[in-house]
Amino acid sequence: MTTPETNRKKGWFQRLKTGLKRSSTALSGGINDIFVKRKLDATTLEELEDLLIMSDLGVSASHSVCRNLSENRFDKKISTAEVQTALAAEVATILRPVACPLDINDDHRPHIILMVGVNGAGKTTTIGKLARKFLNEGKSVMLAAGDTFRAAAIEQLQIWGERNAVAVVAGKVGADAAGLAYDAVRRARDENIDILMIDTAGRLHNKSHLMAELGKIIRVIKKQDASAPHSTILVLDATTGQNAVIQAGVFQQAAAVSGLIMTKLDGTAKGGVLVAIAEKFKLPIHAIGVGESIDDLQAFDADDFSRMLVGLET
Ligand SMILES: Nc1nc2c(ncn2[C@@H]2O[C@H](COP(=O)(O)OP(=O)(O)OP(=O)(O)O)[C@@H](O)[C@H]2O)c(=O)[nH]1
Ligand SMILES: [Mg+2]
Repeated sequence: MTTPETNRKKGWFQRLKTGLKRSSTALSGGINDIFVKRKLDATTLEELEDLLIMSDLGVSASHSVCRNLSENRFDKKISTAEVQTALAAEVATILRPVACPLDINDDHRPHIILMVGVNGAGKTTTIGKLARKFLNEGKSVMLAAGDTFRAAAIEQLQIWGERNAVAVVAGKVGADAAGLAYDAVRRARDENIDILMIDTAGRLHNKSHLMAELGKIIRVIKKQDASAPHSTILVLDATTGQNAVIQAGVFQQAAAVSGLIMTKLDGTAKGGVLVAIAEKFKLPIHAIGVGESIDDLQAFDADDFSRMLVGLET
């Protein structure tokens, strides 16, 4: 029977599949080239490991995937589809422990979410998408334009606020971001808001003064609620490939990141980087972005993602 729920799921599968097309075509084409009329032996395994590393899965994840594959199937003839299936299963084993929906604690009012990440990663857009999701779940939402560096950044968040019909706390360009965050927390508390999302300026992870400012925002929020921020979400752009791995390391140190959202998995061949990051940092992956529109963000499902990544149908 077709229900709105199955239609919605189908629509999302389609978007995920289309989004991951470049990553999955590179991987499945490469697997086919390696294994056509060949068996799983030392040579083909080495070629497979190289392919996985080139596909941004990271050296360590690529190695463990190949090692596990070889334990079960060594010296046997194996079809491309069998390699894809086994590979998806291995990747899913790495991803399953980190596939973790964003947990909103109703005891915190507001539940404060701080969005961090480098320039252009997709922080502001992701806030807009998350606001829609929370509203659909019946929560009240407020946004804070903590990126006070650029007028365009404040306007961009205000547009997302209008689209979602939620209040945006914003100050003047050049205002102190920590002060703005302080005001936003107070206002959200006064208005009994469920979820406050604070946008921040894109920080280059090697700019120490910007990192120091992030620390100041966090300290100021804590003055009003010692348990806040309740979620510090690092937004990573998949198209940056291995650079996203470096960003995750630096932000984890600077801001006690509690979870990740990876954006722009559409239109990149570097989607495998999500596996490298999962393997290395073990941080929860809350959601993935596969497009610019408000509905292009979904909870992260390890099995669906793994199968799509290696080019299998669902
Ligand atoms: N294709 C695609 N584009 C995305 C996705 N998420 C965000 N974008 C686009 O990426 C660009 C940058 O997004 P922003 O949300 O402005 O990024 P930001 O991290 O807030 O950037 P700064 O404010 O400069 O630090 C915009 O053009 C977005 O539409 C995604 O999942 N897929
Ligand atoms: Mg922004």
